[in-house]
Amino acid sequence: MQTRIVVSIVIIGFLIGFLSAASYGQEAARPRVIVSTDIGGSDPDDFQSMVHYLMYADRFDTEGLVSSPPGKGRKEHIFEVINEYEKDYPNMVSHSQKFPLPDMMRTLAKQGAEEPAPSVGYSSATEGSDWIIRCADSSDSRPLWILVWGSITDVAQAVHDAPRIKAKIRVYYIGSWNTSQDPNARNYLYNNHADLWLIESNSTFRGMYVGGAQSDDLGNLSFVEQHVRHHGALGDYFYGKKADIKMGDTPSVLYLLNGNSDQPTEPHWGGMFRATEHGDQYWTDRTDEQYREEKYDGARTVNVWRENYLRDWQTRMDWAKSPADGTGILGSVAGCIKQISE
Ligand SMILES: [Ca+2]
Repeated sequence: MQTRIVVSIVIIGFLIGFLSAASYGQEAARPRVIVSTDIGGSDPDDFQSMVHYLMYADRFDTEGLVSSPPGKGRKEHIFEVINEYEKDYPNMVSHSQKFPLPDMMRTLAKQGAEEPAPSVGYSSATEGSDWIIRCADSSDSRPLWILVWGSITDVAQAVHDAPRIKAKIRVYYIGSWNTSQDPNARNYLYNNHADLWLIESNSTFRGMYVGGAQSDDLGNLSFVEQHVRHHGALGDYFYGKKADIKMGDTPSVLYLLNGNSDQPTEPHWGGMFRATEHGDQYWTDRTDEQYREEKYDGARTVNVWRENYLRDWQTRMDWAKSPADGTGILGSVAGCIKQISE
């Protein structure tokens, strides 16, 4: 009997130690993130992706929200979404204390370039490109993820001005139309900085809204109608911008939410990519038939997870709608922000 009790204590002790280590690991794994977005430009889906991102803001150490080309989007459009986030913040933070304060998020909005790069691929430093360098130069040892939802103009400028930051940054770039709006910045990076850690998604991201489980409430229209609209200020704001799921930039966020972000060739909610002869720091869409959806290479490596990432987001939409029993008051403080304010 005594032996059984001792064994039980040892097992319980082991489990407590394991769970503590697991939660520590989760904490240590919070990615540092800068989003570079053309929000407010010609396409409403960046507004959708920003709503989704803010609803997961407790999972990241956000260090910057940069307004980038193409189009007429400016950082005021980032503020617009943060204003909606502020309305839902009391509910959201009651579910997770790690949601950052709205005012903190406002300080992270930076204006990047307003025009695509000239033929050389870069021009002058901007508030956004300087901010990328400043955050990359922080003493925080974690890599700095830059999720590029518009043209890659500000990343190219930052890498040109301070090539040393390549050792610290990891770029997930939604290419395609964004590339066609500023091919010079993209080609400058591709041709002159082959050692840049870069995922270039030219078609994989289409899996966000093409194919996958779309029956019943999982459809692009039905999901928004049932699980997004009338779910907090952010839900109504999302619906007002566009009544169905496009969110073509969101796979960059999903990539960090589920899967081993160190290994682009492994499965993630945000896609699975292939290495190429361009170098060992560059990955792009898989071209295998089995991962193609319609004409989009690699799109199935995203849409295969559709039910998982939509159900997960659904839970968060419910958070926006109503508070948890307890309430939290603390926002998170990101690495370079903490360093700057000290
Ligand atoms: Ca975009």
